[in-house]
Amino acid sequence: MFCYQCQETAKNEGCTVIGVCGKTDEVANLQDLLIYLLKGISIYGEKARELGIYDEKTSIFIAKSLFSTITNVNFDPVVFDNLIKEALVVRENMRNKFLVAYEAKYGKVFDEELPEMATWYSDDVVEFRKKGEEVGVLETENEDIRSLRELLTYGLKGIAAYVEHANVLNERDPEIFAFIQEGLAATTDDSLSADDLVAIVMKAGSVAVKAMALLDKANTETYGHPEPTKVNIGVRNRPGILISGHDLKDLEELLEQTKGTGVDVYTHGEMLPANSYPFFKKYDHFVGNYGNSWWEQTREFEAFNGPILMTTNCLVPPKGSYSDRVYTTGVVGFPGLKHIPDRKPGEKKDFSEIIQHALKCEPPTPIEEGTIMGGFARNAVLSVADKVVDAVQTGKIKQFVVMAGCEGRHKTREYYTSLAKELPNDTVILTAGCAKYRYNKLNLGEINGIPRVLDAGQCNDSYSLVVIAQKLVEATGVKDINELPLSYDIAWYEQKAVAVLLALLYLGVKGIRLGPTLPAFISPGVLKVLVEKFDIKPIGSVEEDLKAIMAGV
Ligand code: FS2
Ligand code: SF4
Repeated sequence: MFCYQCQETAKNEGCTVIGVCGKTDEVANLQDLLIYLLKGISIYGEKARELGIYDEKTSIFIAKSLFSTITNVNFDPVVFDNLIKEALVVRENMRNKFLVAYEAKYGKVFDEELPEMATWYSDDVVEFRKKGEEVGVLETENEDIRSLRELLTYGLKGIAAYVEHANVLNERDPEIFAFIQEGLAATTDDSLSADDLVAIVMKAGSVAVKAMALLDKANTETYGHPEPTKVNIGVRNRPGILISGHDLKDLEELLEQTKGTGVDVYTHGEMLPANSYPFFKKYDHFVGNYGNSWWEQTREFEAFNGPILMTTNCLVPPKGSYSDRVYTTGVVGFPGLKHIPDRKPGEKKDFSEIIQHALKCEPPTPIEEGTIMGGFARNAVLSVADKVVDAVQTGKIKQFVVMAGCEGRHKTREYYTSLAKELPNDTVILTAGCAKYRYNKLNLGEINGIPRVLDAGQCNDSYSLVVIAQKLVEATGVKDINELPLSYDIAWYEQKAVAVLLALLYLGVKGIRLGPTLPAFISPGVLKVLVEKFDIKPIGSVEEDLKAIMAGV
C-alpha cells in the first residue's frame, strides 16, 4: 500500500504498512483498484458525453464509490470487492453505450487504443488484490504530475461526498457529475502538462463551490435555514442513540422512528450543526450534542452507553468494549459492525434494530453540561449584516479569522486552541467543520451581541462562509475579498477539506495559512506554484501568526 491522502499520513510522507487511520494494506490496495476502474469508467463517460450520452446512475455510482474511499469512511474489504465488481459492470455498460453511439455517428467501429484502466478485467477477488498493488499513486513517476493528479483526485473525492449528500435529498447537477468524470479521466492522460493539470485543478475549485452551493440548497430547502441556537451538551436519564457523520436524511428518519419510544437522540462530531435547523427542533427527544470531534470517539462512545449510528466519516476502528453498539450505514463500513441497508426507492431506512438495542442500554454517562452556540450559517449572519458592518466600521471588530476545516489527533493542533485564546477581544472567528471543537467551548464572549465564534455548521457549510465574505465585500465597498479584514487559518485532515481549499483558491483567496502540516501529496514544485499564485503558507508559531493576522497578513 501507499496512501498519503490525509493529514495524519505516516511521517507526513505516506502510510506503507498500515494506515495511521487503521486502514489495512488490503483495503488500501482495493481502494486503489476501485479508483483505477472509476477512471476507466470516466474515460468512456467523457467520450460518451461528447456524443450526447449522459447516464445519471453511472454518475451516482462514481460519486458514492469515491466517497467510500475518503479517510475514515469504509474499512471493509468485502465492500470494496463488491464495488470493484460493480465498477466493472458499470464500465462495460458505459463502453457499450459509447461504442454503439460512435458507430452510429461515424459509420465505423471505434478502434483507438485506450489506457489499461479502460480494458482490464477480472472476476477473481485474489486478482483484485494483486492488481491493486500495481495501480496505486506511485505509478505516476514524475513527482509534480503525480502531485497534481492526486490533488485533483482528492478534490474530486470531496466534491463527490457533497454531491452524494445532495443526491440523497434529490438535488443533482449533471454538470458537476460530468466534471467528476472529466477530472478522473484527466488523471489518466499522459499528454497533459503540469500547467494543463493546474488549470483542471482550478476548475475543480469552481465545481467545489457549485457542489457546496447545491448541498446548501438541498439542506436549507429541506430543513430550513440554521438559526442561532444554544445547543445542550448535557444528558438526560433515558437511553439514547448517538448519531454521527454528516447525513441529515438519516437523522430525520432516525428522529421520526424514535418518536414516542422512550429513546433520546444525541449528535456527535460533525452532526452537531443539525441542532440548529428549525426542522429538527420539533422533536423533543432530540436532546443535543454529546462529546467532541471524531478522534475522541473511542472515549466518548464508551461513555455513551447506548448504540451509535455512523452515517459518514469519521469512523475510528472501534474498541471491542463498545463495537457491538456501533452501527454503520450509507457508504460507511467496518468488518464485523452491523450495517443498516440503504433505503429502497420510495421507502425509509429501517432503524428498528438500533432502537431495540437502545432500549436495553443505560442512559449516557454525563461528560459535560451547559450549552454551546451554533447556527451562524449564511442566512443568520446576513440577517444581522448591518450590525456586523457597523461593528467593522466603528472599529469594534478589527479582524475576522476563518478557522474552518477539520480536527485531528495530533498535539500540534493545540495551536488552534491557543490562537483562539490569544486573539484579541475585537476579533471574530468564522468556523465550519469539526475544527471548531478546538475552541467552541472556550466562552470567548461577544461583540455587540455577535458571538466571537460564529459557527456556520459542517465542513460543507464553508460555503456559507464564502457567501458571508462576498456580502462583506459588497457591504463595506472594498474591491475584492483580499481587502477585507479577514484572514484564513485553515486546519485540514481529509479530502473534503481539499475540495474546500480548492474552492477558496478558485475564489481568489490569497494568503491562506494551512496546518497543522502541509499535505504530503504536494510536491515542492507544486508548492512553489501555490505559493507564487496564492501566497499559501504553513502555520507558524501562535505568536508569529497572531501578529501577522492582526496586521492583516
Ligand atoms: Fe471532520 Fe471527519 Fe467534516 Fe471531515 S468529521 S475531519 O471527515 O468531514 O470535517
Ligand atoms: Fe494513512 Fe491517511 Fe491514507 Fe489512512 S487515509 S492510510 S492515515 S494517509
